[in-house]
Amino acid sequence: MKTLIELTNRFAMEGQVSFYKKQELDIIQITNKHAQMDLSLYGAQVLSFIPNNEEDLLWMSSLSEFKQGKAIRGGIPLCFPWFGPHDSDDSLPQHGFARLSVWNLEEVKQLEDDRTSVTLTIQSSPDTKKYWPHEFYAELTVIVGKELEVNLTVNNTDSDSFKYTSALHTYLAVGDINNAKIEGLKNTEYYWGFEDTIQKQDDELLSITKEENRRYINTSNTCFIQNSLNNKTTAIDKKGSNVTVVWNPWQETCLQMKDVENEAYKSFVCVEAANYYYDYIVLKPGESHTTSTKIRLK
Ligand code: TA6
Repeated sequence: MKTLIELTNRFAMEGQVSFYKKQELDIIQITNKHAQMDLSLYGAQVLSFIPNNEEDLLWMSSLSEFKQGKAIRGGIPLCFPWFGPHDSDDSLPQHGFARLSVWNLEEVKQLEDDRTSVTLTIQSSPDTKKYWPHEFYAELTVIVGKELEVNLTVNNTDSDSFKYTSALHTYLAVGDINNAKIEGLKNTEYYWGFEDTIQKQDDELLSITKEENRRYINTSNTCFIQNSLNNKTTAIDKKGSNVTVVWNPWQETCLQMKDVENEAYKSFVCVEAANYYYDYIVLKPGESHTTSTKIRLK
């Protein structure tokens, strides 16, 4: 693991690429003509994305801890190599180990049109094998422009096939959850939490008025959060994922969560590009899969 000084010496560019510590974690900050983006090397987790003259499109808990061993509450946590609880061993961490691992900063690159790309990697090691026995190499590429693009690519470097589930667990900021409406999931089937009965959304728009944990299947649609911030609409595109999770803990669950304020549920909703249920990914040796999401103002 490189120190902040080593990272600065290697990657910093005045006014464009800088590093700072947030509590115990190393953060890279990208600033370009389009936006500002902060990303934690721990978890390869985007923390904020602020297009020029706009508010942060992502939500971060004011009570989140920024230290190893804890998941950061907000931004875009990476769930890999499993989404949710482990399917056979409760002692393993919820949502896998990717968000609990320090990733390696591989490259910071200026792209055409003044966009900036940041690539972080992680690969199998004795540490990851305590959780998951496979050889793999994963890459997270984040492109900062007017839109924020996040691509998680997993490569199978093992001599056997493996299977994984995953999610880009994006926390979107909303001014007031009571006014926000999600478009893009009409006529889409979903499971609620861990229930095994399928339901279908008939409505054009989803309003969040209680705890929601909907796992929509067979959908690659773009979702729009109408009236997310200041009457604006945030769009969430995705690729390489056929499950979309919409999660808001609502009041009662928030009261039980130590790392969020009691009223936090009013200011975010998660819309997640997931690979789950029948959409789990199987990779043969040498194969790879990319799950992507793009966050933008409509
Ligand atoms: O994506 C929804 C979900 O799986 C919920 O069930 C809820 O537990 C949430 O993720 C947050 O999980 P976390 O482990 O970050 O508290």
